[in-house]
Amino acid sequence: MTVTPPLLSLVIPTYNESRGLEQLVERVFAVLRRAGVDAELVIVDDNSPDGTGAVAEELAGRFPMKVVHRSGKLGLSSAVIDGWSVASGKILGVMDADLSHDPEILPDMVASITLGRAEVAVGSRYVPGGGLGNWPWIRRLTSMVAVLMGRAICPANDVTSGYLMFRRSVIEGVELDPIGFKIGLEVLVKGRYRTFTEVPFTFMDRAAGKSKFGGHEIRNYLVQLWRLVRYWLRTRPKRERVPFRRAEAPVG
Ligand SMILES: Nc1nc2c(ncn2[C@@H]2O[C@H](COP(=O)(O)OP(=O)(O)OP(=O)(O)O)[C@@H](O)[C@H]2O)c(=O)[nH]1
Ligand SMILES: [Mg+2]
Repeated sequence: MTVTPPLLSLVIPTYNESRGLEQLVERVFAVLRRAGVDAELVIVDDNSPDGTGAVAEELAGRFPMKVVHRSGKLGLSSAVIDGWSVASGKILGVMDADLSHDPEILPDMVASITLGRAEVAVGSRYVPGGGLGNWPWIRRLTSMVAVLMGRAICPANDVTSGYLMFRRSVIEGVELDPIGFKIGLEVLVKGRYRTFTEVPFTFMDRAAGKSKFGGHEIRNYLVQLWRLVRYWLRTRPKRERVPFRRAEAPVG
């Protein structure tokens, strides 16, 4: 029996996300089915103490999903890379599990790629129509500084977005460094593509819990950035921004 690969494989890394995972999965599939997009989700769970892995397994009985269980908290970027390595879709993507990334823009991201407008679609907080919701000023400031630094080597407005998708060929044969938690920037700088577009969305803070952002993440980001700057100086990849247009018809 041959199995046709799905159009989209969306990787969702999880660590202690048992409370909101079912809602997220149901919403993602509702949005994608409405748009006619054939998709699989790949949950990569790091043995979450709250039992997220078991919740994911239960959901995998109802939806087209793969669940990767890792032995412990090995980091966000490496989780996403592991997820992409088992994904079978023609388009690969990543999204957070805490509903901070609005699933409603998924069809527009997919359409940007399937209609041949761009090879990479970035969910963007820093383009007209996008935003930061109810972020406190200190988080806005640190995000802005991180984004401005990243723009030196990448022409996207939201270089630190963790919400993006791209043709599989973009990362084929590319060595992605799992340092830090900005896997999107890694793809945007090292990926094999020329055209990208940014799809606006408003980032919603997780309903419960507080941000884990701190000194460790800042240090890792700076190391990641330094390595990417050196890579960029060697390769100087050509990138072209394509204006975003909303999809008018089913996109699958
Ligand atoms: N598998 C795995 N997933 C992780 C790890 N760290 C974070 N995640 C997941 O990666 C996504 C983003 O992490 P968040 O904790 O939401 O990061 P954030 O948005 O910067 O911080 P918050 O303000 O806490 O939301 C979520 O789906 C997390 O569950 C990890 O070490 N392993
Ligand atoms: Mg979050």
